[in-house]
Amino acid sequence: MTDLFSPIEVGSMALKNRIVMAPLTRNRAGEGNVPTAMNVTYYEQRATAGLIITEATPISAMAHGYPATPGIHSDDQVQGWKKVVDAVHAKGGKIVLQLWHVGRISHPSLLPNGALPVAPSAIKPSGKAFTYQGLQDFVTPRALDAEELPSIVADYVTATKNALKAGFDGVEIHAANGYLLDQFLRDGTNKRSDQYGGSVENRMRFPLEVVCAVVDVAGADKVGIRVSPLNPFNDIRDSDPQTLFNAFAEALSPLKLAYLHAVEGGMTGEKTPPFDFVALRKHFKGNYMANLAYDKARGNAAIASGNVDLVAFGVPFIANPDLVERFRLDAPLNAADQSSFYGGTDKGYTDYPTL
Ligand code: 8OZ
Repeated sequence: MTDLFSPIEVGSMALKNRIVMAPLTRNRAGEGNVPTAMNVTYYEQRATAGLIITEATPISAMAHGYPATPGIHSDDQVQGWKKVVDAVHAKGGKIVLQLWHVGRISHPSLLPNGALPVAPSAIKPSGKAFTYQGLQDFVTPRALDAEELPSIVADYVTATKNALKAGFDGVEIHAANGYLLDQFLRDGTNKRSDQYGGSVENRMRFPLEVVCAVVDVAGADKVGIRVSPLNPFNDIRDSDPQTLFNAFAEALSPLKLAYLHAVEGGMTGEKTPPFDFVALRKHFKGNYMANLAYDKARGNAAIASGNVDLVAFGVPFIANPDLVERFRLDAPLNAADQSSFYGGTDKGYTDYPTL
């Protein structure tokens, strides 16, 4: 029977199991947003996952929106990531880098020369930005001109080349959780009147341009994508997510990506409207990775149903570097310490015990 422990071919990657480490922002990059030796240890400890997806990684200086997130746009960052990749590979693991542009979820204090964050439309998110000076009100972002979009596509291309240079097995395009590509997809944040706004087809245009450009440099078999149709995080909304994301899955399908990764609800357990993820999955003819509060039993049941190929685990991987072994043995899991999720030292990062 196929279950979480069954090997699987995902694009160009032969995975030893279907237990994926979800992308997890931990805010522990070093000076210059360069991955450190402590970051190497953290990922290396989790290399028994079938696949590791790195924490969201800004593709350019303008793509940052939080303190101490490791970028993939400077040579030092590439060298720092290479040490992570080499350590994971030495342990027999596979690892892809998550390509991130935050769009409006940022703050001038985090951007070059105090620049305004950029977005499809000049709509301020509700809530506050995490900055080096603490929580600060979001600002109204600057709406991007259509003429500027090719330079952002070029940043995705450079970041992808950098990821390949660092030795990553592939990349995951972050189109979820209310960041730039999600801001283009949704009618709550995209009020453009040009060819990048309005209809579903127009709102998908920029995200699809990014995907095609990344595929051109990496090959489709090294590219995955993450979406979160129901997640209200970062003040994102859409009047009809099912129609939008079914269409997006349908448009992505012929590109033959390695996988489609879906956050199947609200990230912090919010009540969400109904959404048919099996329908979404059927629009995408390729591997489907499910994420959101799965445990071993639900993960196995999802894979047995035939509707899910891979399951990504977030919080359990924070607290259990040997999650795969614990699942195998039905061993109890360590509880995660929420207070050390974002930022800090090795405490709550590399010091969770193995069995
Ligand atoms: C939690 C805190 C900060 C960032 C995401 C990159 O939601 C994130 C993130 C999550 O994708």
